[in-house]
Amino acid sequence: MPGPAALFTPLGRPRLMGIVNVTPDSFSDGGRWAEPDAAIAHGHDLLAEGADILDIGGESTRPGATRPLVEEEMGRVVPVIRALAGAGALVSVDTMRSEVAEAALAAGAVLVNDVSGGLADPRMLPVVADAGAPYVAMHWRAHSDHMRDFARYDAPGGVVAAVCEELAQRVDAMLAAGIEADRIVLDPGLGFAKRGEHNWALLAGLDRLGALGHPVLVGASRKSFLGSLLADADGAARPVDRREDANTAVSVHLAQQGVWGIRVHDVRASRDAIAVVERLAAEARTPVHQEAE
Ligand code: PMM
Repeated sequence: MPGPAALFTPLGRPRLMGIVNVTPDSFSDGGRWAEPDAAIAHGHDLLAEGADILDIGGESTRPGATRPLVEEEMGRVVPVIRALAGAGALVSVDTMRSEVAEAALAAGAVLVNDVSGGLADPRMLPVVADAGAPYVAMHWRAHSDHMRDFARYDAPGGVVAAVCEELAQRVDAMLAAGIEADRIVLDPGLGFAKRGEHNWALLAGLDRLGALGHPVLVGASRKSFLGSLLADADGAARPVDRREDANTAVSVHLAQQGVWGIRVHDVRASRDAIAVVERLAAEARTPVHQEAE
């Protein structure tokens, strides 16, 4: 089984994190992979498409979602993690709950992806520190049932300054809990207490987040700000299953920004786009191009 070190060895391109939502109600694929066998098969498909990491989640965070019981969430993710990690995949667990994180790490997960950055469960940071596990801390302000009320960024610097400041405070809390600095990944949390314009500002301002000194992960895949951008003439948002080309364009941008990871539903499209970005970057480094400058 590959260990956590594999998460940070330089690849020269972003890592692709393929999403496996073992949930009946996620906004983009709710129910499709709710049964363990279907989720495991989907994980294998994503690996075949070139996923570097599989992100397994058992709680939907779509706006307005109600939370599953802890046992329910654990029962959804643990068998899937055990099977996919056992097959050699690098697995992360997408959870806000320390009990689920502990069970997932015991089942072979090597990364904890916490959309609340440790705010939803006070035990999360100490549990991650004790396990020595790498940790993705996403920018988060409130649970999904009322996160819309928190999508305000009125202070000078707007959403980019606020997200950087709030994530920097989370990093302080992680370090104080004993999580090693080089195991922390930061995520701006697109769509979480953010309106459309906030997501675009964050995508355009990623260098500010990178300046905090930690690798950056971004998840734009299928989110509603892409649906709104592509709305039809009557203003109806583009349906979730027809946002992939726009997401691929976002992945090109993210690869050019040098992010550590991109969280996607459709791995192949982003993987192909990144191959083009990489190839062009290599070409630009060849002597003939450098002489021409
Ligand atoms: N988005 C969702 C779930 N988990 N984790 C991270 N780190 N970043 C994200 O942007 C993120 C996440 C919601 O999307 P989904 O329901 O399609 O998984």
